[in-house]
Amino acid sequence: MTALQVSYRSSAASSSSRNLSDTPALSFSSFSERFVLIRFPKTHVLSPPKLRLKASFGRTRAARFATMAAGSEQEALPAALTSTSDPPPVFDGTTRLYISYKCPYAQRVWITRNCKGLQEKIQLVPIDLQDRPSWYKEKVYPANKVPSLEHDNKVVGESLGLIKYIDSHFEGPSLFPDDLAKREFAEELLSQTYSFHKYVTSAFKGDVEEAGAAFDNIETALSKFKEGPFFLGQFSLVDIAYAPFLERYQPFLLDVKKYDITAGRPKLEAWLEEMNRIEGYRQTQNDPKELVESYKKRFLVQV
Ligand SMILES: N[C@@H](CCC(=O)N[C@@H](CS)C(=O)NCC(=O)O)C(=O)O
Repeated sequence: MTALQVSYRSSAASSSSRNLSDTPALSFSSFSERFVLIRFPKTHVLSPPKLRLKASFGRTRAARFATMAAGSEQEALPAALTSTSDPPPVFDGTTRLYISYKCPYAQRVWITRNCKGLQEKIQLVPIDLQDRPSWYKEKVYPANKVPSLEHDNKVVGESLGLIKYIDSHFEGPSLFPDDLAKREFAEELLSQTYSFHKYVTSAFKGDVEEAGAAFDNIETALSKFKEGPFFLGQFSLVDIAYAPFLERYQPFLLDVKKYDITAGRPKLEAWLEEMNRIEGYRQTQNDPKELVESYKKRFLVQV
């Protein structure tokens, strides 16, 4: 699941893809069975000002940098390329990040790029996945998915590998800790993102209370390191990997199931608050109403 997929440039037709690693994801049950389900009624999404103030004291250097690095101005975002758009001059030495504005996997990599202050170094190339240009598969990324990164005469894919790749190959604040215990915990949490997503979305059509166990696990994970509101204490790739998904679950479950994921989960509430202050993330956020509509179409189509 966390494999880093790389396509090396050769001729467009013979471009090859290979997996550098093939780490199986942990099953969600191994993640959930260690924790107990607790819930309290509460209805608001946004935290009260008192909590917001408290959370801001815990801001780490990386989080502050992430805010500064992104600047406070919204980056002018290019229009998504469609089947009628010409390809960019691929492999001309420019580093390009191919994304879809709506894709949570691509959003992870986009946030990483912003939080490291790489807006000038990594050019965004948005693709319209509903009207995808054929050259994307032929010339850029044979897997034909987003995200992918064109860098150093090769194309790298897979969001979890890519966020690490950007963190280690480019300048900017390190978003992965040196501390061994934190690194191990980070790897565990990263490997669980796919099963977390599968588990939560499988509860969308049925009993939402079942998804509660997954959010309880998040609450427990956020309690492990005391020095900050983030998963590892300080802001890291783990926060970036989870944010696009929680950004979608929160408004969807509130709208459709009247279920507040932050109710009885103060750490999760503080985390969402603090994440929403990070400019590099804010710039990638979608309109919650659009997210809800798109999730309704995707997950509730037969209801
Ligand atoms: N495992 C991939 C998933 C990427 C993915 O599924 N991207 C979707 C958009 S959100 C995509 O490109 N879908 C196009 C397709 O499957 O044809 C990652 O983590 O990067």
